[in-house]
Amino acid sequence: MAYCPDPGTRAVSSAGGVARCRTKREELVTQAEDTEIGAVAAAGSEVPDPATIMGSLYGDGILGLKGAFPVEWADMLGDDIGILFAEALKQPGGAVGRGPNRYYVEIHPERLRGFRDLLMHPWVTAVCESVLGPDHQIVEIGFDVPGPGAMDQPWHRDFPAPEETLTGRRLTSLAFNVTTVDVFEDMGPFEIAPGTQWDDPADYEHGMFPPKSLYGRYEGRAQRKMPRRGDLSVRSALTIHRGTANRSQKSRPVLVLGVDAPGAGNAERHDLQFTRPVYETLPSVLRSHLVCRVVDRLEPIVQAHTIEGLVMGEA
Ligand SMILES: O=C(O)CCC(=O)C(=O)O
Repeated sequence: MAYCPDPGTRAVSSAGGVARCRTKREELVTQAEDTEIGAVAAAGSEVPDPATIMGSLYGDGILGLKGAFPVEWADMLGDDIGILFAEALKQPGGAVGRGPNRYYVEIHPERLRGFRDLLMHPWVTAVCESVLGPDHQIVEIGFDVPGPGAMDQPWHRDFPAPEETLTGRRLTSLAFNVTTVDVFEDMGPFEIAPGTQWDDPADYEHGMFPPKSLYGRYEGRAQRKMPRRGDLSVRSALTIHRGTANRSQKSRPVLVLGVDAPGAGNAERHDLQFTRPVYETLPSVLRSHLVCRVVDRLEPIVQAHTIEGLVMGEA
């Protein structure tokens, strides 16, 4: 066994049989790059039964899994998002404003080294199958970046509730979130008002923004979420929520994965793409859930996910 002088590293044999010293993080990164499904085993993969999943999503409208991924995996995700965010800021229309120093960027999944780990995480699959059925569709991957100085957002839904929910009382889409940083109170945590996915939007602006007269209802129920790296959560994008003011000097980037029931129609607002060589290596079970284009070269995404009511950031 080779000797590694740095206590944070250990010897790993490379393809040529030569031992190299790697940190745990470097090992994970290499594994994720080298394997088809992604070698990062889900740290927390206890899968709740459908009744628990349905109870949470139809009840509170949000459910979490602590330690779904190793911290190193979350750091790898944070590194990738950092690169993509810098690229998006340079590209006209690459990052959509969601209020002062708050952005949303839709991305190409394959630019994230850990995308297979997320899309094939057993908890993600179980939640999607329970709530959205066996033919659920992965339609969107992106990230939100509330930076220092981001303000309280207005309470909102990410899109108007569809008829299936309003009168059919059925959820037809889910948003998964993965934080890339440990979140503390001063970092503008995500806030959600449990149970409000069923609220009547008759008085909402654009079907998404409740009037200020209803804010007391949301503030009374509000839960602030302070996930740690590796945690995973899922919510209905219709559960009333907001990002809060970031008073720290740190950004709080968070990954968003959008999944639909068949017919929900959110894919029209997005443009999931894979290059052919990557698509061809994906397991067929994953491919069957992707609503995507297979392209020779990744094309810039024309962001169609602007939420006008959030742009000013005035709560
Ligand atoms: O701050 C967050 O985590 C979410 C922000 C959000 O809901 C949005 O920009 O639509």
